[in-house]
Amino acid sequence: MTSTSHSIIRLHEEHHSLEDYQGGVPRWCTGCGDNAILTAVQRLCRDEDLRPEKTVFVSGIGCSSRLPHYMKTYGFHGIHGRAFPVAEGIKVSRPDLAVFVSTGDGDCCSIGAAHWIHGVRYNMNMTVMLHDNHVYGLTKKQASPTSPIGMKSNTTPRGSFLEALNPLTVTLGIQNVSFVAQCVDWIPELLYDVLQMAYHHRGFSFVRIIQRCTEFLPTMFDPWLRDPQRTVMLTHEDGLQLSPSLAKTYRNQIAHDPSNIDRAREIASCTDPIPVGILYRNPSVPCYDDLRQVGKARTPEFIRAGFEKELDKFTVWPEEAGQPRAA
Ligand SMILES: Cc1ncc(C[n+]2csc(CCOP(=O)(O)OP(=O)(O)O)c2C)c(N)n1
Ligand code: SF4
Repeated sequence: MTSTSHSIIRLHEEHHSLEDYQGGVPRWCTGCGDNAILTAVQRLCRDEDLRPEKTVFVSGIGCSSRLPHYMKTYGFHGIHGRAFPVAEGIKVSRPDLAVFVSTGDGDCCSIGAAHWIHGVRYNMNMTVMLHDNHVYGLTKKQASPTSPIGMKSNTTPRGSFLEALNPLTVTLGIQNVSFVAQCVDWIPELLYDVLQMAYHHRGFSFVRIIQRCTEFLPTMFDPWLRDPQRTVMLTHEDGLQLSPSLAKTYRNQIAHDPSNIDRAREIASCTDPIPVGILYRNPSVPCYDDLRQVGKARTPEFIRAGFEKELDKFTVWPEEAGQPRAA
């Protein structure tokens, strides 16, 4: 085979189209923000030419956690609140895989909160999408930790009593935080750009995506959809850079250096206008997967030898009575 024909075949093999990442037909409600998140990650996989067999989507339980079913990659629809330990297990044993996590505000910030804290601290190389719709969607409108005060739900019929937990300020307060960003499902270009920057960060990239639940909170984000001034774009040469059309529509912009954690915490505390873009990025925080390098020792030969050893335990050797076992 000539080198030219070889490279033509490689080019053909390595280019992927959108269809290569499209799994089952999404069963989310019409207008659900999860559809926009799915489209953005499928585009990202295509543009980054991620090999489907080298890519894993991991989730917990919830409407948002159905996302791995709709990707034609490897996937693990885990148990409620446990997306992070599953993803960490995958990453530590297979560092060669691209790992994405989809988790809801109930899944991550309620039952999974302990795993969230340690996920940030371990800083393993993965892209985390927190689909934050402020409600438990799958279990039909129960209040979540991010539900705003006063929000009526099936568990808070007179309105929720507590101030909402802020996933950005919490994440920014955890040891070893290395990447925090925020975006909204209804600005697809921004969603894509932020996810792309998160993917390129080496470490635990935490992206909170404010996501519409059209079934149970159909009007909650209407004020922000109607008025672009209520979204503030965080721009910087090391962060988000707006296209001319986005800059024309979203004129409320501030320059924010993502290396400044104190300023990131101040900005993260603001809920109206909604700040979007890269709040914090620190590429020098060590990743647990690099420190341990466990997966690197697990060569195919090592894994095969382990299997053989296990299977040998159950082998019935065709040996004669009293004869020593053949080597
Ligand atoms: C251990 C356990 N407790 C409770 C449940 C019930 N449950 C399933 S999904 C869910 C909440 C999902 O809310 P969220 O994470 O916000 O996702 P959404 O459906 O809104 O995308 C709950 C409480 C469960 N499946 N497992
Ligand atoms: S219930 Fe809400 S979160 Fe769940 S699929 Fe429907 S719109 Fe989406």
